Amino acid sequence: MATLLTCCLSERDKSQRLTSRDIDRRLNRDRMTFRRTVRILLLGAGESGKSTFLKQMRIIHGVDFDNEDLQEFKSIIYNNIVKGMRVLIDARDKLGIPWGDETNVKDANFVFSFDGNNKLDDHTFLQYVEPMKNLWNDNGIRTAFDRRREFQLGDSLLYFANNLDRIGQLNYIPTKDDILLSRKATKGIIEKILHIRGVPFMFIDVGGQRSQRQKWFQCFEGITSILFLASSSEFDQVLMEDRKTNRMQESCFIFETIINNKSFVNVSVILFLNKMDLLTEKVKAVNISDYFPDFQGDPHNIENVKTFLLRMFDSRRRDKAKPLFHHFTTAIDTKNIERVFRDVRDTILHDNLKSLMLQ
Ligand SMILES: Nc1nc2c(ncn2[C@@H]2O[C@H](COP(=O)(O)OP(=O)(O)OP(=O)(O)O)[C@@H](O)[C@H]2O)c(=O)[nH]1
Ligand SMILES: [Mg+2]
Repeated sequence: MATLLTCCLSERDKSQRLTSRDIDRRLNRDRMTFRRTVRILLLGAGESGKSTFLKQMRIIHGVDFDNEDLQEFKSIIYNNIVKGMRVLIDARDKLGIPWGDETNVKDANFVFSFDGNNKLDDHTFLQYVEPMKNLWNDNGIRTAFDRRREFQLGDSLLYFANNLDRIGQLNYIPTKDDILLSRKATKGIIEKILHIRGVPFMFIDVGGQRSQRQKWFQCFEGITSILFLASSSEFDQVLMEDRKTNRMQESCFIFETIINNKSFVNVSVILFLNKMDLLTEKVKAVNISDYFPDFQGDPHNIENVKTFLLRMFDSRRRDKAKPLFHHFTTAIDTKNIERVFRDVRDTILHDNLKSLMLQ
């Protein structure tokens, strides 16, 4: 019958049937890829390190930054440095800190006149380099920098200021470290697919600032795993958004809503207590019990502080039947993230395989 039918079909019908069979095959393949795709959602407050983690995924899995990316990062880095310096100039003034050297006022006025909305090209940036070096050497600016928890300054200015000689060269090209330390707040939803050992992994990066969080729910369906990042060094800082809420409190609050959300009962949520490098430095000088009076132990002992922070997040979970997967991370450190991700990947793939077999 089938043969009879086929022989009665015109050449055109035959080719259309072939095409439709091809489409079916393609759809099936897409469906399989869709089911096999591991979807990892990155969540956490603003500046917790989500986009930095995604940059590491690219670096670790060999998806290099092309020339266009490098130019874009260069512009972001220029902007980070000049804007950061402007913040310090303003803070020195508002905090009433005297200049180390009064003759730096001229340089301060010049740098402060930079319009933050403008994109900096090489030539314009170079004009700011010498004035910024003078300012960075000024005692008044350094005192303002030491009091940075009292205002809003990105975490990477110290690194960039210490590398100003190199970055201020005309033929400057950002290194991997420069890229990892650069900062641009995420707006919207960024999806990036990477093939890791033959398995498609989709990383979904969202903006963590308050205004961005209403977009999160759009990404909640079909998620395999959530990596929740919290910046552990921010226990003495307030939010950029309202300049009064403690950043660590905000982060715990967001974690609480995610971890207890019914949509995620079958999703593994892994907590990353990030910025361990900054936390280790901070606890040497700052007493966490000034901000969290329930802290018990030695406030200058990093292990005591890590245990306290982990318990604080853990205490927000209602369902204690499952253990809380967690890692202490430094997202700018490729080796650290490589090791942590290997562990996370195995856990996720194991869980994913189990659920695929159940389907
Ligand atoms: N020193 C240090 N800096 C880090 C670490 N993780 C991230 N940063 C820096 O912190 C800043 C903010 O990181 P992002 O990755 O942009 O943060 P985000 O969570 O994507 O922020 P939003 O997009 O606003 O939600 C960047 O300048 C990073 O280089 C870390 O472990 N240590
Ligand atoms: Mg981001």
